[in-house]
Amino acid sequence: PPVIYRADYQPPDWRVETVSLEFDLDLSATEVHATLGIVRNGDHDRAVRLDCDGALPQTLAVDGQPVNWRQEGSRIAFDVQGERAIVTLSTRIAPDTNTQLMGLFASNGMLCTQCEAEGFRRIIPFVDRPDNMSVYEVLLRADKSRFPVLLSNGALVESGDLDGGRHYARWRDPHPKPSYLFALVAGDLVATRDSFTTKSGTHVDLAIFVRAGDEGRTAHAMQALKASMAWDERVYGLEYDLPVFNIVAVSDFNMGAMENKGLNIFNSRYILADPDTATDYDYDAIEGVVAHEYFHNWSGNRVTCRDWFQLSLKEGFTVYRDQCFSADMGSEAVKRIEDVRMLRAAQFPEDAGPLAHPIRPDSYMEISNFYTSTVYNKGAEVIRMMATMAGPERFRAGCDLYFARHDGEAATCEDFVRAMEEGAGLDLGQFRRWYEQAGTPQVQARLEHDAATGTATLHLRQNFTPTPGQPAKPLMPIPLRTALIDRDMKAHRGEMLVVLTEAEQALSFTGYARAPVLSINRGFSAPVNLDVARASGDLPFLVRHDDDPFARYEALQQLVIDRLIADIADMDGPGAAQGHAVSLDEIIAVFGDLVSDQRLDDSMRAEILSLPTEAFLGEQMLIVRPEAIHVARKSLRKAIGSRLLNQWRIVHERASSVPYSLSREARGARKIKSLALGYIASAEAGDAAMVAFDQFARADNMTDRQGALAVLASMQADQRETALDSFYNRYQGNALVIDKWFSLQTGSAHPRVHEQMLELIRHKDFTLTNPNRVRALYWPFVSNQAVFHEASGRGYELLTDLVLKLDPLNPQTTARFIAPLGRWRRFDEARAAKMRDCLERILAQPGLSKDVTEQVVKSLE
Ligand code: B3K
Ligand code: ZN
Repeated sequence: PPVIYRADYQPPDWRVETVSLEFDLDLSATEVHATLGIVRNGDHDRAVRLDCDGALPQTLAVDGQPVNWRQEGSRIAFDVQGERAIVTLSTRIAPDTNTQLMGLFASNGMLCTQCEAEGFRRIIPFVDRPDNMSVYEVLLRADKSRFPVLLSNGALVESGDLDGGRHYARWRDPHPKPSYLFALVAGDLVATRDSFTTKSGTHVDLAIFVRAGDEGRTAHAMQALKASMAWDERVYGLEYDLPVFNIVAVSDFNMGAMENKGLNIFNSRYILADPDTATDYDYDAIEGVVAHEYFHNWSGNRVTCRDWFQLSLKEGFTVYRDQCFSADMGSEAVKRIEDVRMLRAAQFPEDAGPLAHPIRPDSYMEISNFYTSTVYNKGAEVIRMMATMAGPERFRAGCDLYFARHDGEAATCEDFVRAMEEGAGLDLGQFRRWYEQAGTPQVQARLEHDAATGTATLHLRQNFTPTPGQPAKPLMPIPLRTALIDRDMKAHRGEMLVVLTEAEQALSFTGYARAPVLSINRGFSAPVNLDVARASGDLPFLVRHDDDPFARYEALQQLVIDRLIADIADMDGPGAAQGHAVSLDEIIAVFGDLVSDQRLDDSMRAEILSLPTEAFLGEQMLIVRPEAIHVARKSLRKAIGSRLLNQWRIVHERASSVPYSLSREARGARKIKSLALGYIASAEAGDAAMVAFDQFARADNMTDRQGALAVLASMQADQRETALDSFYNRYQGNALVIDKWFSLQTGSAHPRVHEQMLELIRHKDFTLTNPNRVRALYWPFVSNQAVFHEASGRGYELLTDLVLKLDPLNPQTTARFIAPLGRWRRFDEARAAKMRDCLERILAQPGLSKDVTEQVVKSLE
C-alpha cells in the first residue's frame, strides 16, 4: 500500500462549502443524493478530485450538466471551468453488508454511520479530509414503522409524513465541519430526555437514544453528560453551541464512541449501566467516555485537525481533559494511578516495539492504525507536562488563546504549541521534540550526600533507545516533580519542579545533615522509565511516608518488582540474583501496614496493594520469561495471602457489611473486598471457594458478583462451574454482560484456559461480526501472558486463525490484534520464531487488508 507523508501536505484543490444530502434509507439498499457547492481553492487549473471507497457515483452533474468522470485509484476526477460550481451526484449503498462498520452500516435493524477517519467516502465521493469544512443540510426519508427515529447533526428543521408509510426529517448544522463529523441514525429507538442551561442562559435539549428495554440504564450517562457540560464551562470557560445534544447507543461499533457534531454515537458499553449489570469500573468508564466525546465539541470539532497526522491535537488534548474531569469527579490519586497503569500496559510496549511512532507521526499507510495509545495516552501526557510546567492559570491562558485563535479552523499541533508558548509564557523550543520523537526516555537518578557540608546532590541523566527510523535522538526536556524527604521528620520542605534538559545534570541542596530520601517523578510528571539508585530501606520508607499518593503506589510497585525479578533470577540457581531487593518478610510487613493504614481510603488501598500484572513484569525484562514470571508472582501472592490471611479476612468482612451505594466509601469497600477475596484464594485457604461463592451468591450488584466470579474463574473448584453457569443463565440475552462472561474465563489463571478458549470460540453466542464480542473473548486471552505465550505456540496459532477469519470482515478491528505477535523480539528464539511464522502466515493471505498489511510488514521489519 502507498505511504502517505506528513511533509507532503498540500491544501485541497477544491473546497466544498455547502453540502445538501438526501437519503432514502433502507437496510439493504440506501439511495444517496448529494448537492455540493464547490469552490476552487487557489490559482490553479487542476481537476476536481473526490475520494471514493466502494460508492461510485450513479449519476454526476456539474451545474446541471452530466459530466464524464474518470477513476484515479481511490478517487474520481472531473474537470470544472470557473471558480465555483454546483456538483450533484448520487450513490446506492448496502448498509447491511457493511461488516467493516465504516460509513453507513446496519446494527440490530437500525442504521448509523461512522465516518472518522475516512468513512464518509463510503457514502458518497467527497473531499474527505478534515481541512475541508462545509455546512450540512440533511434530509432523511425512511419507512416510519421500522425507522421512527431519524437523526442527524445540528438541529431538526422540519419533519412529517410521506406516502406509503414513510416519513422524513430535515436536519441542519450551522457550524461548518469536516466530513468525519457527519452522522445519521435511523431506527426504532427510545429516548431518555433531560436538559441543560448553559452559563449564558441557552437551553439545550439532551437525549440519549437506546433500544427499547435499555432505557432504564441511561441515567448514569445522562448525569455524566450534564456534569461534563458544567465542568467544561467552569474549568475551560467553554460552552455548548447548539440547541440539541443527542447521543445514540449502538451494539456493533469498532471503538468506544464518536464525537459527531451534536450527535454522538456510542458503543452501548459506554452508555448502559445499572447496579445489576455494570461494575463500578464500568460506571467510571462511561463517565470518562461521555466526557471525552462531549469535550471534543471544542477540542476537535470547533477546532479540528488540519490533517490526520495532527490527530493527537484533538485526541491527546481531549484525553487530558477527560482525565482531569474524572479526577475531579472521583479521586485524583486513584485516577492518576489508573491512567499511568494503562499508559505502561499499552503505550510503553508500543513505544518499545516495531510499531513505535511519535505522537505526531510522519507517515502512515492506513490512518485507522494510528488511533493508538501513543497518539491518545502519550499525547495526553505531553499536554500534562505543559500544564505542569505552566501551572494552572498560565495553562488556562494558553488554552484560551488556542481556542480563540483557531476557533472554526483546522489546526496543527504546532498551532497548539505556539498558542501555549504565547498564552502561558513558556519557551517550548526544545519541548517540541516530544511531538517528533518516539520511544520512552530513560532517566537515571542518584542522590549523593555529603555529611560534612550537609549537601545533597541530585544527579540526573537521560538516555534513549533507538526506535524504527530514529536511530539517534536529541535531548528532551523532562519535567520531574521532586521532593527530598527528611528521614527523621518524615516530611519535605516543599516540592520542586526539576526540568532535565541536558544529557546529565546535577543539582545541589544544602542543609541536610542526614541524607534525605529522594521522591522523584511524583504524580508521574513525565512519561519516562526511571531508574533510581537507592539504599535498601528507601522504598519501604517511601511507601510508608511519602505524601504524594502516586509516589507511595510507585514505591510499593518497585519494591515488588525488584523482589520478583530477584526471585526469577534465583530460579537459575542460587546467587544468580543481584541487587538489593528487600526480603519477603519486609514486603509482607509493608503490606500488613497498608492493609490497616488509617490514612488510606479503601479505593487507594486496593490500588496500592494490587500486584503488577505478569505482562508488566515481562516489560521489565530484556527477554520475557512467561512461566518464570507466572510462578514467581503466584508464589508471592500466595505468601502475601497466607501470611496476612487474618487481616484479609477482617477486611473482607468489614467491606462486606457496607451496603450498596455509589458513594465513594461504598465503592472503595467493594474494591478492597474483591482484592481481599483474591488474596484469600491465593492463600489457598480451604474455605476460599466457599467464601468466593458466598460473595457471588449474595451479591446485589455486578461489582461484587464479577469480583467473586473472577476469583472463582481461576480456581479448580466445583463452585467455579456452578457460578459461571448461573451467571450465564441469569444474563442470557444481555450482550454486555455476556461479554464479561467470556472475558472472565479467557483472562483467568485457570490451568485449562486454552481448552476453555477453544470451547468458547465454538459457543453459540460467539460471533465475529460483533467487535465487542471478539474483543471480549480474545483480548483477555492475548493479555494472559503465561497462556498466550505458552511455549507450544498454540496461543499464537489461535490468534492467527482469528486474524485470517476476521480481516475480510472487519480490517480495522483485526489490525489491533497484530501488535501482540509483533513483540517477538522480546521473547526467546523458539517463541520468536513461532511468532514470526504466524506473521508470515498472515502476510501470505491473498487480499489481506491495508490495515493488517501495514502492521504485519512493520512488525517483521
Ligand atoms: N474520534 C473517535 C475515534 C475514531 C476512530 C476511527 N478509527 C473517538 C474518540 O477518540 O473520541
Ligand atoms: Zn477522542
